[in-house]
Amino acid sequence: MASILAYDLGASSGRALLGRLTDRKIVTEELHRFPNDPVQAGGRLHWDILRLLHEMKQALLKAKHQGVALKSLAIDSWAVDFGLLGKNGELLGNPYHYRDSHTDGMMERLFADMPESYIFERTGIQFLPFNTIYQLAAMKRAGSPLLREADRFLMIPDLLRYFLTGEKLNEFSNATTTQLFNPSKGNWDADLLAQIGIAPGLFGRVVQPGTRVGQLLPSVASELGTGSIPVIAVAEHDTGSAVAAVPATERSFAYLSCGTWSLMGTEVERPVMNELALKLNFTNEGGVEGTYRLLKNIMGLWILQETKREWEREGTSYSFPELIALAERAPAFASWFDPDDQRFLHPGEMRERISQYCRETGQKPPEQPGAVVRCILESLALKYRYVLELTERLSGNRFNGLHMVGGGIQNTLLCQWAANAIGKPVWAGPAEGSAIGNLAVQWIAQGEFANIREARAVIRESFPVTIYEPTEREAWEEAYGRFRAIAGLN
Ligand code: LFR
Repeated sequence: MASILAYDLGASSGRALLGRLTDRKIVTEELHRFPNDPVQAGGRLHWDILRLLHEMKQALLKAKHQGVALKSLAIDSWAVDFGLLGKNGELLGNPYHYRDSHTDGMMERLFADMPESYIFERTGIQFLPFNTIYQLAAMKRAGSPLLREADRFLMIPDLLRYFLTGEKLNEFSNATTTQLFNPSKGNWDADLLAQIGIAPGLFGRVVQPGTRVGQLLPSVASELGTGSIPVIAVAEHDTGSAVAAVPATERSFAYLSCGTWSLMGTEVERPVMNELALKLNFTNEGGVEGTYRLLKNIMGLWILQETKREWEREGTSYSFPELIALAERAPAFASWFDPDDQRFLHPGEMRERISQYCRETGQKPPEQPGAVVRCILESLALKYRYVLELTERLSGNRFNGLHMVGGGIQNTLLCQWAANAIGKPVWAGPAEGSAIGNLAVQWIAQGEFANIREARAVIRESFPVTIYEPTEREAWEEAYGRFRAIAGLN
């Protein structure tokens, strides 16, 4: 039976999923799961990129030991981050984590030379302080020796794919997230690169999702004792792969990719690069088959993950199900904060920041763990309502429900509260959205599916969707009004 392999690397863990097509149904098997622990070194936060490569190789070994012959493999991961190669093809330094503080204030500094509209009309990308453009500008400003030596720029999946294949190529969906790619020109934006003083020669050819981009290097195949395996570039931005897996029947639908981040928006045929999109700070990230993701980043479960880590550091370990059960029993609608306040971006003391936010807005800070978790989850659900309304306003579409995909849907309380907050049903599934979207695009490249529409139909038939109908409408409606006032969202 022919299998294919999807590597999906998230900010807190990575996984390798095997996929097979049996009677027009997708069957997946988790081959390998591993932590992705960033490392603080020399005052900087880095990704442990070689450990990730090591874990990816372990998955190939497991496949070999199970006697699985792989027809292809592909990688997707978080966006914006990158590695630089020297002229000899070696990786220079360890890639920075987008939550490192070296970009603090960089975005505002760049606005002095080029206004936001100048950047937005060239890229259509939302302003996030960690976008690649600000990371490179920060390195330039700091006189980074890496930039002086760099010969090629590769994003995280480009880089891992390069380690496996030796091919130096940039993939489209991820390239758009740099805020250096011009969708109208279909290429890197020379003006923006000139403005930040980065040589255009660093940037390679951009390939579309679904392109076969090489095969395992003989050195890798012989190290692992595997045969040669074709490697495909899918939507290598994990959010692009997650949206590819949304089991929607309608052409126009609203989605929430729910993991460390909550990414909410809709799929569009062309980037929406008007003044309203700029004002609302929406993004147009490149997707499969020439589509774009008109969406907005919401800080997401990161705040809860970080709070859980904080309790662990203090010596109390809670599982997520335990925390959710505590939240359910805590008093409702006690306090809220805007999850997208920038104070929540960097790792650290989330409870203190939430308390500070509550005090600033005249609310009593949550104290018990259940109250803290409730405050986080209610705030997220209410923010979803706000961003869904903005998505409708910007796209001119009304949505009759919300598709939720990604690991975050295991948090059933959040799914129910999202439905309550938006006053519409939530359709949750599949949980492994990114990996399944990754598999789907590999099958499109192999001619198993004609296009993404057909792939979505098969995904719909293969994975269950849980429906959450809204409840407690009046209470949530009233809460939404108060939340907006507290968060200053007009
Ligand atoms: C989600 C994601 C988001 C991106 C953020 C940082 O995993 O890829 O789409 O904004 O991570 O790269």
